[in-house]
Amino acid sequence: MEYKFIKFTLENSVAVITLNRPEVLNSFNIPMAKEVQDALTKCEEKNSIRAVVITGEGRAFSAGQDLAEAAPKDEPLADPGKFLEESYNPIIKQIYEIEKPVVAGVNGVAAGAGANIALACDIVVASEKASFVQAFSKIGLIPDSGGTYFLPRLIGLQKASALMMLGDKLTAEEAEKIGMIYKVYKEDEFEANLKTLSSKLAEMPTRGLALTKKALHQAMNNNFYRQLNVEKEFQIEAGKTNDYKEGVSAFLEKRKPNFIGD
Ligand code: T3D
Repeated sequence: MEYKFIKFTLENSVAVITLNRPEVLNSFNIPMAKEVQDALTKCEEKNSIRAVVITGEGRAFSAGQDLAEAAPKDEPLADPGKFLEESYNPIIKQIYEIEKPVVAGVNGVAAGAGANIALACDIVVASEKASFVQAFSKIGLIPDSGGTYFLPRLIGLQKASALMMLGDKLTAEEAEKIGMIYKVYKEDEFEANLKTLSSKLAEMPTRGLALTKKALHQAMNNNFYRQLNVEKEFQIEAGKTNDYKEGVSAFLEKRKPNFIGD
């Protein structure tokens, strides 16, 4: 598939998906969503890709649904369910299921589905210029794109309810303070830090990270006893990887490990 609304680059085992409709703050139309889905499929399929970054071009990460597409001139409003089915739910599921770490590099404002795509990622870092808005209530919709699943788990029900009902804009610094995101970087250090973080992830034991991701997902719904079994099961799997052998050997030989990702 040729990309018109995203940029897709691969460097040192890190794939970077850049949302690229800056004139409308990288809001999603269906063609852009399809391109993101295609790029995520490539990330899943290619063994050489060991970490994925999602970021935005220009001053925004993404303003969510393109409201001009949702409300075409002289036509009735589009059915919101269509956008969830065609655009957002497949993307959120791909981010959740892909067996590689996915980093949201939130370079600017992230609103509506844009905010919740970021929150679905495994690690969210942001520029100090970034902000997060659960914009849905302001247009009479409910939060979607996994937001009602992830946000209360990240920051608790009380804060999630308030942010989702009021639609207040949260600065990146505030988001970091309440545990909604991992880290805020100074604007002039954002790109370099994002690159360092994603390259580091791409050099780590990829299979182990995938199992870590899956175990954490299961922990969201398991009780304590079931989760101990999940840890045992996944640890047995991690213990069979070449990267486990390499990690232990490197430690004992006092050298830097060279992980191959399986
Ligand atoms: O049916 C369905 O919709 C179902 C799907 C739902 C998923 C959703 O994501 S619903 C939520 C949709 N998003 C929003 O409601 C956010 C709308 N945008 C804003 O609230 C603000 O733009 C921001 C808070 C994100 C940023 O504000 P600001 O002041 O920095 O920028 P701005 O001036 O509002 O926007 C700049 C331009 O981008 C502007 O165009 P112009 O005037 O320069 O030609 C604006 O119209 C455009 N833009 C911003 N957001 C969208 C958009 N165009 C289309 N769709 C947008 N979502």
